[in-house]
Amino acid sequence: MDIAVVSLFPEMLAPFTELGVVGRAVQRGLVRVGSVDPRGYATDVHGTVDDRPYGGGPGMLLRVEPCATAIAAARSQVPGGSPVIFLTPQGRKFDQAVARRLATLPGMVLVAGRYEGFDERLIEMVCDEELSLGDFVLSGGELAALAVIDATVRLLPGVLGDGQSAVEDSFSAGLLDHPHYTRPEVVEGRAVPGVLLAGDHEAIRRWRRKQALGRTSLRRPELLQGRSLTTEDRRLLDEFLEERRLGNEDDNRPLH
Ligand code: 9D3
Repeated sequence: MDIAVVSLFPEMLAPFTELGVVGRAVQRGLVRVGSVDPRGYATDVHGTVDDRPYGGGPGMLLRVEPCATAIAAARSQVPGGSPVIFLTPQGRKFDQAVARRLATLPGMVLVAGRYEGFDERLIEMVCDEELSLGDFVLSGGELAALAVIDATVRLLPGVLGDGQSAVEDSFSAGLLDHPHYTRPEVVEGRAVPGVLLAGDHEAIRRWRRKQALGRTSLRRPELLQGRSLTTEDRRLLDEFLEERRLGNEDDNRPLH
């Protein structure tokens, strides 16, 4: 996959695209991440990319011309048909389903804004899709572009070494994760749930599924709305809620 990011702060991208899962994918040639700085396409001697909003008000906007030229340059770095995606607070909320769709594309241009945002005509002229990370205020679109890159690149074939994590992620897709524990067995009197130590793998699978369903029901009930549970899932969730109602904390009592 070829990704080109349009940004006034291209230095923000490098550390990220050089490290971790994405860094390894770049090194292995599974993805290429380039950048284009609109400042390089400003037509005046000062490299001006911003201007004041018509109608007044605080802050500055990104001018159409340098952005449009930068986006054209970015398009030349990716395959034909790759969408131009703007990261803006007004965009549709990015989620795993969007990441899965983007991961099927040969490439994309991600456009990160700064200041108060873009001249609306630029969006009308060149934007295929607008994405937001959610309802909080960032200082620009770069972190959002990086989140989109990270979530998408992880899904590309061959990126996750053992494949195991990607399979598990898709298996439990749409549910919160169950709790995890590693050594030692007791920390400040808090024991690892006994079922995880006993070696009954079917019991462990059921316990994890029950925790995932229970936590999702308590913390993100909207994720379960409009989703039909299997008979087993329904029973596990009912058990979870009933045990919680009874204040059953047996699972977390130290064994020794
Ligand atoms: C505080 C300024 N806002 C009130 C008028 C408007 C505003 C403009 C530009 C708010 C944030 C930004 C910069 N944010 C992004 O470019 C952005 C973003 C975000 O802030 N939150 C979640 N997702 C995204 S994607 C791009």
